[in-house]
Amino acid sequence: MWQAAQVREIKVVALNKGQILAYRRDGYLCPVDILTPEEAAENRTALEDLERDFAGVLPRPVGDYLRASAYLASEVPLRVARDPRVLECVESILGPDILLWSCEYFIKEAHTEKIVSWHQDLTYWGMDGTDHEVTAWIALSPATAASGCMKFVPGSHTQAIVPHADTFAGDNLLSRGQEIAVEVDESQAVAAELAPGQMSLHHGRLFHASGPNKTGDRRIGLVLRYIRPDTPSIGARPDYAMLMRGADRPRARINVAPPPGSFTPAHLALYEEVWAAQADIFAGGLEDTARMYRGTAEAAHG
Ligand SMILES: O=C(O)CCC(=O)C(=O)O
Repeated sequence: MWQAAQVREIKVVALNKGQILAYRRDGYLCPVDILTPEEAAENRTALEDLERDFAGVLPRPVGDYLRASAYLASEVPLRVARDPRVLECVESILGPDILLWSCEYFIKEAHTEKIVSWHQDLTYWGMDGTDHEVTAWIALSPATAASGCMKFVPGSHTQAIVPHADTFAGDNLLSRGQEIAVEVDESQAVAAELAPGQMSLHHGRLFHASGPNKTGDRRIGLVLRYIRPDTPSIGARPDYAMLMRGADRPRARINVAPPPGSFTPAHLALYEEVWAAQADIFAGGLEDTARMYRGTAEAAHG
């Protein structure tokens, strides 16, 4: 049952043994308290300031920058991505060397029919079925069954990557409308309800989806995808990432520096470079790559 977090201060703590075992067994862990409700509200305001202040003045719609690789567009999401409270939990899963590979605001507007179909994240990310990636999804508004929170099938991450079919469905927020093409036992699914400031962690092979937002408020998730530096990078183009902790010895990806502010010219150029390279990876196997972005203004790489 969803409950507003009452905490006034949240300290840096590693996951305990029980939480780590639960993550390994189920492929997810939630909820974990990360930000106080006040901090979540401040981060929501900072996001909504960006949406307002940069509307109509950038080469792309501001929402596009916030939906994919937002860590290159603005330092605002990085405040949370680099927060030791988040990184301490991520370190419990991945170990001391941590790269931020991707960062998106996953927003479902109030009263939207948009959904996310059942999928496994790693399907199109050029990392094979690695165990060395974890997604931290941090609620900046209530994520409830009514607002379209994520649903997880516990234990489904123990499977390899299963076949997915591209649907390009208009109501689907994923870039290709990709959907698991085998039977998903939805009766086993668990709703990952989160109060503002709470986090879920999920494995890249976990079967997950989310429904429409039937509430009058936006459902806002800040989605942070972390990898270990030795995670394979498979693709013709180089991939990119930002060092968060420890060292990147394998150098399998180009290391990028944090932006000094929001939408600076140098980072807008870098954004285009990374977008083009990652779009190639995400479009892998598509005959008509233009379809990937057609009519999916709200779509993310997920
Ligand atoms: O935010 C959602 O509803 C889906 C997010 C998702 O699929 C993911 O973070 O991997």
